[in-house]
Amino acid sequence: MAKKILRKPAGFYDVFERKPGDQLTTHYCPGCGHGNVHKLLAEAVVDLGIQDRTILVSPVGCSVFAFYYFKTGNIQVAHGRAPAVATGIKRALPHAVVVSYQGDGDLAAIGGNHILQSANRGEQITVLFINNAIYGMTGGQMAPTTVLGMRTTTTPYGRKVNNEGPPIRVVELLSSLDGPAYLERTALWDNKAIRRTRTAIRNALQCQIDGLGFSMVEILSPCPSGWKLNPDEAHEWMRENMAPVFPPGLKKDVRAEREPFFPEKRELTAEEIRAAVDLQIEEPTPYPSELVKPEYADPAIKLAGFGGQGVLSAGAILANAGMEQGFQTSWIPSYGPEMRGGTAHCFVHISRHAIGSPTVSNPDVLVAFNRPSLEKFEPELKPGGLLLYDSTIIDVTPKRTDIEVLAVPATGLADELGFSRMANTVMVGAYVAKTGILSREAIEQTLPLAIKRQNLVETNRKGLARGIEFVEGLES
Ligand SMILES: Cc1ncc(C[n+]2csc(CCOP(=O)(O)OP(=O)(O)O)c2C)c(N)n1
Ligand code: SF4
Repeated sequence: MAKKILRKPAGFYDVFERKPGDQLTTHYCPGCGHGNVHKLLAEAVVDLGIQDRTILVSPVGCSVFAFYYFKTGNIQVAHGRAPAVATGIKRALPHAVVVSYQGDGDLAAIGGNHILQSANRGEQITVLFINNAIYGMTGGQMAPTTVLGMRTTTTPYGRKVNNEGPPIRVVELLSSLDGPAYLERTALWDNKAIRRTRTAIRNALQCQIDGLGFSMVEILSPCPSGWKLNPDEAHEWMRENMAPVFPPGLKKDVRAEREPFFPEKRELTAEEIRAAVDLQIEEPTPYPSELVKPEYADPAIKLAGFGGQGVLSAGAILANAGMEQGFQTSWIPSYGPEMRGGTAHCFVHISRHAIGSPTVSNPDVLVAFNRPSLEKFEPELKPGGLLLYDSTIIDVTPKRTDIEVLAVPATGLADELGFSRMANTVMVGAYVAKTGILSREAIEQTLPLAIKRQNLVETNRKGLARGIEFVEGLES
């Protein structure tokens, strides 16, 4: 008997590297429509022969992790900005097939004007618009597409036309513009509807491949968790409540009337790019001490822990002091997209040279304030990098043997000073004493900028001094 092997489409990675232990499954809730649409898209890019030139743009929403699944080009962007980023990519790389994958909160609320303008300009991009009538990722708030009477966390008595206005029908709205070439609305409530969605996604991609202009499929999609229904009930609910408001069907198709248009790729020379961004190449800022070892120079630092441990302020203290000393510095916080169990971390650069990107994927220095952060980020540290961790509260030791490790009992030392929440400044003191790249004076001077409660500045100065002392004690 012939064997039928069910396997993931080749448009997906074989192994999803998002989380150890979850490497074959996605993070979506059971019955979520994002999974269906991902599969249809992954199959389509392979069948259309465009996998090596497809670039998926995923903004904020439950599909924020799409880049872990699609074996295509990927870029994760700010909330609502996918059409703008997709426009930029397509104009820079006209041969790419650019797909903007957006939820209804993302596309119709915060990104409402972006989609309107890019559709109006007729950008050669394809938009997959997942309409689940709610903000799924943040726990079920009202979206512009929430139907009248629907209870959400922000419309607990149901959406009312006189209060929140009626839902926005996005494909109908866009169909009044000249730019779009292909607009269709489909649904995921049964196999027939899913097959139609499959065709529509392929039509939309083909429209872009043929150079015919803006294409978009709005897909009515279940969010069982946000709607507090089981997957079967969610399908029924969609039919009864979404179909009358958002009738599926082809809303605009002028592909046959369009002349193909393929913009030319324009290569900029290095000089043109420098002139465009006005990049100044400056002399490097000298270090305060000649004893700074080369391995500690120009660090890209990741500081990580739970929210409330002062991780972000520790980063800000370093960045402010670096700036005070004339270095190029950057600091950006990252809160993690998960609703539960997230970490707070921030990225800091302190450099003698211009900083290309403020993010840090493979840090030179990792400062771990709790065990999940140590376990999650230790593998990312560069070989030869420096790891500082709070050995009072982290009850495991680092595993890597190709890095330098400094165990700092930061919480314990802060406790001895009578204020355990000062562990962050103890850590800063330890880092500075270990590497010497920042002067104590610069930190003391800029401390008030990063400490919100000014009555705690003096206390934190003590924490800083204790961290410095601790390392000097080890080295003497
Ligand atoms: C600038 C900004 N504002 C607000 C948020 C919070 N936020 C995260 S996801 C989201 C809504 C997502 O809903 P939707 O686009 O419908 O996608 P879904 O999660 O339902 O797939 C919001 C408001 C954010 N991350 N960034
Ligand atoms: S919250 Fe809703 S949209 Fe988000 S993964 Fe769960 S079912 Fe899907």
